Amino acid sequence: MEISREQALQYVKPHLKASRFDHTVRVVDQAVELAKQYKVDIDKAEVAAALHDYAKYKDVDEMKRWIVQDRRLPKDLLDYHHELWHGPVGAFMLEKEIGLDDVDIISAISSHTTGKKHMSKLDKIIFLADYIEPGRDFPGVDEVRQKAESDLDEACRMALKNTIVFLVEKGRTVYPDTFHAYNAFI
Ligand code: DGI
Ligand code: FE
Ligand code: FE
Repeated sequence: MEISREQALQYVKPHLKASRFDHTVRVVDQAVELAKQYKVDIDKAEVAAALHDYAKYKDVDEMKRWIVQDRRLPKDLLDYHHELWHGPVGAFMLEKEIGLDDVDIISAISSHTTGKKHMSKLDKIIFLADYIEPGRDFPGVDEVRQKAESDLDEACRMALKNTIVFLVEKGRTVYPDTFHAYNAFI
């Protein structure tokens, strides 16, 4: 690993609000716990978790430029809420800024908000750690926390279901990757 957990946390810190940084530290701890349990590379899990919300407060127009200009970023992101952009855009910003080149970590950061069709174990762990870290208070999160102790896929399915239901009830759009992720767990 070219970057340590501490280096990754120090890198993101000035880009985040204090409460968001605290969330990030909790996601790191949660991701390490899940990585140990499900036999995923702990170093990758803690770096991906430390970096996952790096672009959370980036200017919307700056993120839009990245989506337009980097051909690896799916253009359909522009048709959906900008809240979804910080994962995929953040991953490629980090590639450029700190030379992040670990494809597994880039994938996990990219897909942490929406999930995607083919999720690796690391993708699932970062997605789930973000959802169940102890500071989260979503309806149904306790059931997902409990399930995460025994069944990674089922816990992801529950988290995706809750997110889809929440978005539909609010009358918001759902990015197709969220459905693709959900369907893959059925
Ligand atoms: O960045 P965090 O707050 O830690 O968590 P996150 O990256 O999961 O972002 C959560 C936000 O993204 C929340 O407002 C719900 C929204 N979201 C998640 N999936 C989708 C979504 N919004 C839309 N429109 N479509 C989705 O599929
Ligand atoms: Fe996020
Ligand atoms: Fe997060």
